[in-house]
Amino acid sequence: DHKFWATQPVPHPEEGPPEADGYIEPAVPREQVRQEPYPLPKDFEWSFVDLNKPDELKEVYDLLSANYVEDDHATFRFRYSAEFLDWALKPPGFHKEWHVGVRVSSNKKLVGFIAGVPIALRIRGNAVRASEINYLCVHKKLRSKRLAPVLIKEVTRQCHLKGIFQAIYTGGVLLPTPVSTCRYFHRSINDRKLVDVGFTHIPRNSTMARLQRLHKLATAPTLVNAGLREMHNKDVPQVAELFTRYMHRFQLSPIMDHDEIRHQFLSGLGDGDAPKDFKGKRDRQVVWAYVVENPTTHKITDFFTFYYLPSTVMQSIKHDTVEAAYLFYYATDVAFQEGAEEDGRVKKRLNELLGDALIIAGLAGFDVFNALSLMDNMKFVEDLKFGKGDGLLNYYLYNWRTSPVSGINQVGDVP
Ligand code: YNC
Ligand code: MG
Repeated sequence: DHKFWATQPVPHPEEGPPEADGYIEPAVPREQVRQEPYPLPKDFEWSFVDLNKPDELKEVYDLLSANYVEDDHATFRFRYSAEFLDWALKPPGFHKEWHVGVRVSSNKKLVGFIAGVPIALRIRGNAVRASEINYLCVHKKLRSKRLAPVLIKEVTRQCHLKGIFQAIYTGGVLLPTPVSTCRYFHRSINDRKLVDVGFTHIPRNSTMARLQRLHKLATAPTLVNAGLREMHNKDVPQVAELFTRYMHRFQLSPIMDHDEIRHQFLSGLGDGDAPKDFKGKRDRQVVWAYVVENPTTHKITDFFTFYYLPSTVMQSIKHDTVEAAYLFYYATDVAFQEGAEEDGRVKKRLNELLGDALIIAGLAGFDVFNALSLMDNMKFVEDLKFGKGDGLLNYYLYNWRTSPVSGINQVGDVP
């Protein structure tokens, strides 16, 4: 039983699919929202973290790099970089009141955190203004003291104060009640290292040399003559249009305007300068975005993006990080061609497109490329030699009822 979650406006497993989509609790005017912060245990105090201050950004980075999500075997821990957090937590229209910290009163040490950012969602036929909640973290020494529910209630109150009453969040833990569940897939690039750190194993009847041959990537992307290049600022309007159209394939997706597309796909770089070759990882680059521009019509026909999120290797002596790329958003206009789904053209194009994402990740020195079983990913993971992982990711909606978004091709929101 869930003492905390039972009190929250989330669907309960036994209630079954709703008759109609909609909120569970109605919105209330600002003055009816609780005005005082929720009480914390003595010795702790609330603190909005100001991520525009490098010192405070560093405090969040330090808390998460020592205490955030680990795999089931405590072998790896996500290590979101300060640049990543700066990008993820400051999209257009962000509120610093949604970057909620808990400090020890005596020495002001940051020991708890939760963050929300504004997001517009399309959930089936409804456009919903919501917050996306992430980076819930309590210091290891303060676990199981019911601090997490207080953090969740306080960020919820801060959302309510801004007129937002719905949220989306994801997690490996099973809570009431997932709207969808996705599986992780992993594409090995550096087999030697992945085996060394225990991320993968050499299957019986195989050898390291055979694995390396299997996963060997081309030395240049295949779509260069078709117009593959890094995305620039001038591409934002066309990419936004392609994104919006493509996302209508799915039941649940974000709605992004030009500023959001620019932020999501082109920042983390600073100045948006693009090198002409595909080699080498730029220092601290977070988001990687490429387009295919038809050389004659100059139309953007496709794009793909991925982000850099390393993991700390907790026990290996040889390596301290796994350099992982995570597939983010992509689209192809082949999907809008008559009959392209049925005769396999969509699948073929996605294989070419995301095959090039792998090649670019390989050239840049990534060790592994990860993707979830969402969007159209199941159309290419097998051909591109991704392996099925054992990790699952549950998707949740707060204060919104809708039938489960399940099956291939349904989720179009990438965490
Ligand atoms: C979790 N991940 O079930 P019950 S994902 C939500 N998401 O409540 P305590 C969680 N709830 O079951 P601890 C949760 N994990 O009794 C636990 N809970 O009803 C629930 N790990 O609290 C749990 N980050 O403080 C239980 O647990 C209650 O000390 C127990 O703290 C938990 O960011 C945690 O995995 C996760 O740092 C902070 O273990 C801690 O263990 C930790 O005794 C490592 O809490 C890092 C980690 C989670 C990553 C994520 C998404 C968070 C979503 C939160 C829900 C948002 C709702 C929407 C709010 C806005 C609404 C509007 C508008
Ligand atoms: Mg606790």
